[in-house]
Amino acid sequence: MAVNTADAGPGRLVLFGSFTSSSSYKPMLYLALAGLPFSFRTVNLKNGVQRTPEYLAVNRYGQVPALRHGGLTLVQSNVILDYLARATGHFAGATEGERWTAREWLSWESDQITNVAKVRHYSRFRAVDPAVMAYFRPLAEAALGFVDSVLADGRDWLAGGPGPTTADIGCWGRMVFMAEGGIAITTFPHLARWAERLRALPGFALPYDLIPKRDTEFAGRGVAPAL
Ligand SMILES: N[C@@H](CCC(=O)N[C@@H](CS)C(=O)NCC(=O)O)C(=O)O
Repeated sequence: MAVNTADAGPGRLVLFGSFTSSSSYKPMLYLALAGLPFSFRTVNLKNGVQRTPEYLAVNRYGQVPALRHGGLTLVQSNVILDYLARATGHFAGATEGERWTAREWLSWESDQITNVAKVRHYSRFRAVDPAVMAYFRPLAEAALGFVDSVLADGRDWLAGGPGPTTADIGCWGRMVFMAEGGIAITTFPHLARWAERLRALPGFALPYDLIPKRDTEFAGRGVAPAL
């Protein structure tokens, strides 16, 4: 099954992703929370579509997600989140300080919360030597513990402002599959309450409810993008 790389029309946001992918969930969740219209193009990772010449022309790294918009192609989920925040005006942060703090969290996320994704991957998709798990699991738990400790100061959102930012979407989007790695969210009570705040936002959905297995046009909620 090939990937559809056809142009979706001027100004249309086109997201390439896969339903099992936390990296794909991050921009999907952003678009769902922002209520924006977009075209979803599925990339079947199981069939190796990410390594076909057609898709490598979209994402040279052979990974999902990728975003096409206005003649640009963006890859790397956190870069896509930052682009969407700038291009559409949602979840960017209310102040210059908050905007930089959100980017700082996204950078840290790709350093540390990525360990949660590794533990989930080795639990669900690829069996590894127990020594590999014994290395990554404490790193994953430490990353989640760090987020929990930051939220313990009473802030509602990671960047410290009055509303959620790309920091919350990016960090949650990567850690969402922690249960598939055998890590219980209840171990981290402040983080669990923050996740409840995210779940209460209009448009929120969990990955398997949000990311389709086939190409889909999302109508959005009639929110005009500030493009
Ligand atoms: N740092 C990248 C990671 C992307 C990534 O690892 N994507 C995985 C799915 S979650 C993928 O496409 N894997 C396909 C493969 O490695 O063959 C990002 O945040 O976008």
